[in-house]
Amino acid sequence: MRKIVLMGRSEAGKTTLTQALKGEKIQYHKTQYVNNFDVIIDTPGEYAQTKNLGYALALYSYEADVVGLLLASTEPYSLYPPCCTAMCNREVIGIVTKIHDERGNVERAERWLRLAGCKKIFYVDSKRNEGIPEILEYLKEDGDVLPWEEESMEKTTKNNKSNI
Ligand SMILES: Nc1nc2c(ncn2[C@@H]2O[C@H](COP(=O)(O)OP(=O)(O)OP(=O)(O)O)[C@@H](O)[C@H]2O)c(=O)[nH]1
Ligand SMILES: [Mg+2]
Repeated sequence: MRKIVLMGRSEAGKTTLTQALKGEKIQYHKTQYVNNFDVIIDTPGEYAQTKNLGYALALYSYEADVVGLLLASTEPYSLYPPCCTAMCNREVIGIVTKIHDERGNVERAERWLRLAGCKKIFYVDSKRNEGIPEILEYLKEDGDVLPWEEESMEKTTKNNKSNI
């Protein structure tokens, strides 16, 4: 898998998305520091909201192959300046979260991410697992086997065996 760093304001849904991408149980956990483990770097929202801490995000982008800018559909304004993705020498994707929140506005969030410079946008509800397979497919590299591919491979092997 290509490594992704998730950025966005507090409550944007970075930790929840991390849990969904890893197939873990969704449970609230306030991020206090950067979690740079395997293929996902989960950052605290305060890093995106505070100028000095923001410099650390620039460094973490070098640790990743892809930068994911999160914006919840419910956010009242965007933290991302126009064309800010041009500052980054990694692929930058936009991720709209909380897409089913009735107080949200998915189109507005998408417009803000496009204004920031994101060309590829994903739409997710991490709690319902919506949009998660699409992100995993996007991050997949040659040789990676995703859970549902594993299942279909197992079925094919079983069928082949029973045909013998
Ligand atoms: N329905 C829904 N709720 C979500 C989604 N993403 C996050 N939430 C909820 O929003 C709240 C904040 O989510 P977090 O994932 O902790 O947000 P965060 O961006 O990691 O926040 P910080 O750690 O403070 O930076 C939690 O109560 C989540 O359950 C989503 O896609 N859909
Ligand atoms: Mg968090």
